[in-house]
Formats: sequence, C-alpha cells, structure tokens
Amino acid sequence: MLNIVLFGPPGAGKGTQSENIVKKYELVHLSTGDLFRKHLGDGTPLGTLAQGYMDEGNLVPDEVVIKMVEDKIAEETGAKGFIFDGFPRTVPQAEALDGMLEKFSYSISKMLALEVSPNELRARLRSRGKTSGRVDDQDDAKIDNRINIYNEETTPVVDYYHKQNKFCSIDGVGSIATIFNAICKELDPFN
Ligand code: B4P
Repeated sequence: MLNIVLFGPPGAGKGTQSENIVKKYELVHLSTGDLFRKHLGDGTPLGTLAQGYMDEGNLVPDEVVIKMVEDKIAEETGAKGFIFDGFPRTVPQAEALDGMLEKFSYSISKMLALEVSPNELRARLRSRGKTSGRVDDQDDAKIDNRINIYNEETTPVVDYYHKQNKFCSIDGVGSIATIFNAICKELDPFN
C-alpha cells in the first residue's frame, strides 16, 4: 500500500501535484484544506469553527484536524493508498497520523517536500487570490502569517520524517509536468 505525505509551504503546489498523483497511482486524496472548505460550504459546525482560523491564515487546532482525518481514513475501506495533502502540519499531527495508520496496519511510505522560495509563494498565492475567492489568498499580511506559521510550527515535521528515513526533497519550481516527473521518480519504486 502506497501512503504519501505531500508536504510544503502554502502555495507550494501540494493541491496541484496531488491531482496528478491521485490519477496515476489511484490513491485516495485526503486534503485537510479541501475537507475544511467542504465543511464550510456545507455549513457544518466544523466548517464554522475552521473558518475563523483559515481566514486569518492560522492553523486549525490539532485535535480538530486529527479527528477529521481519523474519520476520513475509517470511511475509505478498500483504499489502495492515501495521499495526505497539507497534513500533518505539526509534530503532534504527525504522531497522531502514525498512530491512526498503525490501527489499520498501514504506514507512511514516503514524505515528499516541495521546496519553493517565499517570494515565489507570495506571487502564486496573490495570483490565485484574484480568482479563487479565498480570503486567505487576498491579503499580504495573511499570506505572510501563513508562511511564518509554516516556518515556525510546520517545518519541525521535516525532522520527524527524516528520523524515519522517509523525507525526500523535491524542487517545487518549474513546470507542473517537470515537478510531477521528479515526484514519479520517487514513487515508482513503491508501485
Ligand atoms: P491548504 O488548502 O492546504 O492550502 P495551501 O497550503 O494554500 O495550498 P497548496 O500548497 O495546496 O497550493 P496549490 O497547489 O493550490 O490550507 C489552507 C488552510 O487550511 C491553512 O492555512 C489552515 O488554516 C487550514 N489547514 C489545512 N490543513 C491543516 C492542518 N493539517 N492543520 C491545521 N490547519 C490546517 O498551489 C497554489 C497556487 O500555485 C495555485 O494557484 C497553483 O496554480 C499555483 N502553482 C502550483 N504549482 C505551480 C508551479 N509549478 N508553477 C507556478 N505556479 C504553480
């Protein structure tokens, strides 16, 4: 079973590359950002709770995110594998993910980290903000807050997977196809 963590700062291309990975490797796409936006669109209490954090570019509390992911994994019986997009974003989330997967005798195969400079991230997010309607993409202060939170709270996750020999860095700048090829080189041996 192929289970991937797709990691990187906001705007690194996690959502973009996930679409291609899901098609090629037939994995279940589990994007915590997409799940929160779905809850928000459906008007659920979880969506309302998450909105306050997301609109400001802050992280939703760990216990809320972890519970949502746990429910989603349990729903997907018979999956060939999972791609975790935007999760884990903290070390407690990474530890919880390992615990959840263990219950099903699954484990993470590889963590792929998309590397993109802060200036490029800002440009991509601002550009998406013109059409996405996402409040968190439309304000420079919120974009900077997301990048700062990534540097402070999310980068320790790199070390977590390094220690397990699962970390792999991918250059996230270039054409979408070139980046996807680099990802496939890492994933094909598992297939
Ligand atoms: P996410 O939905 O995960 O959003 P993201 O980090 O902004 O997006 P991503 O990296 O997927 O960017 P994309 O491919 O779209 O999170 C949103 C919020 O949800 C968080 O701020 C937080 O509040 C909350 N949240 C989510 N998960 C959480 C968790 N685990 N814990 C706590 N809170 C959580 O790419 C961005 C843009 O770049 C697009 O416009 C795309 O077209 C462009 N692009 C992509 N690849 C490119 C390339 N190669 N070249 C040029 N442009 C490219």
